[in-house]
Amino acid sequence: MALLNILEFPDPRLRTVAEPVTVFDGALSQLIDDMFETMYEAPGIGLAATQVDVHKRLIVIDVSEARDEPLVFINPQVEVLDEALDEYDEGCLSVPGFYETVQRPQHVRVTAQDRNGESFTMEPQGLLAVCIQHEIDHLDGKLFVDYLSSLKRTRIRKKLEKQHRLRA
Ligand code: QAP
Ligand code: CO
Repeated sequence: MALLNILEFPDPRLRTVAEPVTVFDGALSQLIDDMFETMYEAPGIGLAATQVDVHKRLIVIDVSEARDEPLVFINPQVEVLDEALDEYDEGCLSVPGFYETVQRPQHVRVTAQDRNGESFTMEPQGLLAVCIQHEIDHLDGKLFVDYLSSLKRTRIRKKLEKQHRLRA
């Protein structure tokens, strides 16, 4: 197992659109395990491959309190079941230290493949529904800060750029 480096906003690599996963092999399984280790260590509730600079359509999530319900979604697709929007305070391991309210549909159907390539469907609500949409956005090169005003987004970008300069 290995901890992976997480890209931070405004790194342009976070804007890459990920490619579908076509090969379900040991290397993919190893990547999934490393992504879980990285997410749990952070700690976070969701991580997309894009965030660790792997541009494949793969996300890992665990929204459970006990941190014992790992979920893998490969080539995920979302269908909105209820158009009503609800608000959640979202954060992101690629935007450390910032949380902002975002509106999204709260009831979706997700179809994806597991690490063996088997298809499955689920109909999550609430935090899990929000988290899946947040992570799929990463696979399309999108970040939660894109839903904020340009003023807020610019403020967050400048603060993170300053931190990155101090760290370098
Ligand atoms: C996405 O985000 C999410 O700022 C997953 O300093 C989050 O795991 C979807 C984290 C909330 C819906 C609601 C953020 C850790 C973790 C930070 C995360 C930080 C340390 C974020
Ligand atoms: Co994120």
